[in-house]
Amino acid sequence: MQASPEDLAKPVIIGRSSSHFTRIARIFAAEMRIDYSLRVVRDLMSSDTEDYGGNPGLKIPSLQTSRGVWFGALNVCRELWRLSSRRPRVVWPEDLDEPLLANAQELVLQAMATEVALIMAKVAGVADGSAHQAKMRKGLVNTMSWLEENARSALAALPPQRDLSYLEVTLFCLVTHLEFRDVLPTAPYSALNEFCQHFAARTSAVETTYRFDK
Ligand SMILES: N[C@@H](CCC(=O)N[C@@H](CS)C(=O)NCC(=O)O)C(=O)O
Repeated sequence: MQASPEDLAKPVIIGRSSSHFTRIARIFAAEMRIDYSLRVVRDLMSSDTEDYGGNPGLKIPSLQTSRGVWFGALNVCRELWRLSSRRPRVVWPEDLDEPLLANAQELVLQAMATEVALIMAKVAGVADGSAHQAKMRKGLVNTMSWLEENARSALAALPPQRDLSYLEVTLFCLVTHLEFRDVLPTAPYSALNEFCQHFAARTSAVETTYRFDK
């Protein structure tokens, strides 16, 4: 991807303000106190890799830095952490070395991917009634029930000396996005809502509220 001199002055997140994977990256940037600019991908149906920062998978987010372009939320968050002079204590997915926590992380990321598939199908005008769509919805509902049942104990099992964890950021971005994009009503998930209410007080969450870019 061709970088303008202005782009290289500070990191550029390539994404959308309405995207949950982008919000993960933006929350990390805020927590790491990294100044960045957001390059909005206007058309998610575009098949031009340049629109996605060069990502051949045609996905957002990407992060452009003086070292190159990083594809995907986790890569982006790690690089933001490396760029940070604060280097807060972050619990990463590979630190989750017991089933409850590791499965919670897997299910959150899978639910986010399922949500993307459901939303993109809608955007593309695919009819809602296919067996695969029904299976994706069932898997998503099952996953949300599992997360509701297990969130309190999983969050309590995170290392207490942390500043942030990828699990909490992704869980927050998932639950708030389900409601924002009208994918599933989240009111029944009291444990998840309690967690989100608490997390929403962070400046990084306030600054990255979902909205559709103009
Ligand atoms: N593995 C990627 C997944 C990113 C992803 O699915 N992003 C969505 C937006 S939230 C996207 O690019 N959707 C466009 C599409 O699926 O065509 C990550 O972790 O960042």
